[in-house]
Amino acid sequence: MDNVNVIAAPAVDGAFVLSGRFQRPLSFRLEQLRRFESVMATPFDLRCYTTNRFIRTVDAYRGVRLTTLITEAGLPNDVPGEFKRTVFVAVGGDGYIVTFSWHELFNTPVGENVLVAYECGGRMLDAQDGAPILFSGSDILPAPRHVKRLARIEARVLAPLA
Ligand SMILES: Nc1nc2c(c(=O)[nH]1)N[C@H]1C(S)=C(S)[C@@H](COP(=O)(O)O)O[C@H]1N2
Ligand SMILES: [Mo]
Repeated sequence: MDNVNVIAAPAVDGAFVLSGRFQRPLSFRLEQLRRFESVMATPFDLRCYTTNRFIRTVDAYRGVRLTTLITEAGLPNDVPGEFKRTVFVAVGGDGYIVTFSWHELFNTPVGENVLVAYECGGRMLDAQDGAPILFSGSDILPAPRHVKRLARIEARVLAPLA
């Protein structure tokens, strides 16, 4: 729990978990995402932040908003307002991690376009495509927060700093 850099346990292939400071830890297989409200993304150019390298154009994803899944798992409410100090760490099967803050997801337009995608161009994504794929459609350079083989979303509450 004290170490963010945990490589997610290899759950069932293609499954990912919401763990950490949620009310109800959850586990999903890709096809189970279909029961939630879905969102269509706009096609975009995948471009690396570090090198600015153009990787490829990505066709329209369909998926579920990360906020929908977080709400399903339930935000922490032990301490009044602590949900606003929560950060969500998305972990790939290889240990690659990216961060999201509660404010960013729930209190800025960025959150409306953070999806766990299960379809691309009308076709179901599979393990070969790197599914499940978490991506943030409003990012200026989308490759870093385009996480292939998403394994885990870990909720962590930051302590107040004196
Ligand atoms: N699981 C995982 N996803 C990842 C990364 C990674 O190392 N692991 N690297 C990111 C970065 S920095 C880039 S540039 C792209 C590279 O995309 P590609 O491997 O499809 O070319 O993947 C992104 N998603
Ligand atoms: Mo990158």
